[in-house]
Amino acid sequence: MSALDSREAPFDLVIRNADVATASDRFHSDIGVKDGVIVALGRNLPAAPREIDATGLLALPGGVDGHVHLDQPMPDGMRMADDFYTGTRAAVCGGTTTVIPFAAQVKGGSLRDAVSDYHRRAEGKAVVDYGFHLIVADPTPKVLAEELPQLISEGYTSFKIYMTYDDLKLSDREILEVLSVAREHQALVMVHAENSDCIAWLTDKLVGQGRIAPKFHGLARPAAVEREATHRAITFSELVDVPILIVHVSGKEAISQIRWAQGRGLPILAETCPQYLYLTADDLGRPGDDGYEGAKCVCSPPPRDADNQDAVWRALKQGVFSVFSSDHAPFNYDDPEGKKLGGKAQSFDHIPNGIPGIETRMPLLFDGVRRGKLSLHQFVELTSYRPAQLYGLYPRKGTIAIGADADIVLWNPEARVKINNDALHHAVDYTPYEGIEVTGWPVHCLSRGELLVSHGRYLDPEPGRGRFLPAGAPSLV
Ligand code: DUC
Ligand code: ZN
Ligand code: ZN
Repeated sequence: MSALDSREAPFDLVIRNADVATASDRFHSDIGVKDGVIVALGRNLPAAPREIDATGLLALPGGVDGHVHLDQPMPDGMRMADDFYTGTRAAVCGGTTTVIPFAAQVKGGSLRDAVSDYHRRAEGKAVVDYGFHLIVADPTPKVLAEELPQLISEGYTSFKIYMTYDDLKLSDREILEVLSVAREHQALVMVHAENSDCIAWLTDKLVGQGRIAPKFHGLARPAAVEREATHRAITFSELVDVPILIVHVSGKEAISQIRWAQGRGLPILAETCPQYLYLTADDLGRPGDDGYEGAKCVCSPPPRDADNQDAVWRALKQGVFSVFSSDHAPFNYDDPEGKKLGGKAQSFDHIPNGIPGIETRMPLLFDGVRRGKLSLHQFVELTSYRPAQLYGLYPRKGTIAIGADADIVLWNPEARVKINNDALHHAVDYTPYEGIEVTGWPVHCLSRGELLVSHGRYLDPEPGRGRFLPAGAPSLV
């Protein structure tokens, strides 16, 4: 801290000696911050009232996690463990300074009401900035003609649709209608691609045979059902002539369809997640003390096998994927509102789907940089720059540049960390990544110039300091 007072200093904060890495550039620089915005990059910047020495650390744009579920309303009896406070606390401790969860329409309900309700859930709680995607579960004529276009114009420019889950799935015809609105109003549709009828048929057969343990979740949702739905979604995108983003791609079957589409010049974007790099179907069979621990890894699409993990790493390196998100969907394990719904082990088809991962997303991918699986620039592109672009937040988020928000992570590329749930900051009673060792972890994290994590310690900022970010049009270039 210098004796300068902030009224006379050109900066409120200077980060010294940073090794800055963006999606495209790498340079040594000081970073000058004023009123929460980066205002100068250069050597030997003048002194500021607050200074941080970044010697030996990478300075990265704060992560943008474009696929998280926080305090999302659930069917009766189920509850997400993280709300906007605990979820964003965990996010920033893992280097993520912007999150985009989902305002979910219920069938028979209004999309506008879902958005208003979701703002109430976020209010006074978020500690980092956030946008909203929409989930369109009931595309009535009113939703298509009025609500969606209005909401897009107000800054909700991306929405997710489902090809499975009874309470969320759309028919093929409905998907075409939603895509047409996206085309007309320049929004981006995110698609959960799994074939619902195939899953229902396989599930009924397995349950009928008494095969109900968590490991059968994987057999009920094989790669072929994801491949088929991915191909169908690509076909719809082609028919309507609109880009789509296939979310949580789990392995080589779906990747083959995406490569095929991209090779034909179709605007097919894709996302993958840490669970497809670090978990396999074997994890669904983990017995644990109670024979049910595999439930901790139940998510959809399910994790596959080592060969598929390799295929996902390869596709990341080759640019098949645009974004790397957590799909953080936090349910406690030992909880009657979580994985042990109603207080007991459940048949696989009744286990709440989803796993936590908002804090571990960036470290798990960064470990791949160290192992030569992708470059540092690709890491920034996948975790920050591209999600900011696609979800209409760039250049305010997603880069270190003059005029961008001072959302900066100072990252120790050498820190060796064994992942341990006790050290994480979500409100979930487990992590599926327990015991995995990674190299690279955030040391200091700033959101709009405010230090929220210092020397790895969460500084307990004011809940509600995080701001809602209305999104601009998706930038697909
Ligand atoms: N699958 C989803 O589609 N959403 C949340 C979690 C999951 O496993
Ligand atoms: Zn999904
Ligand atoms: Zn999800």
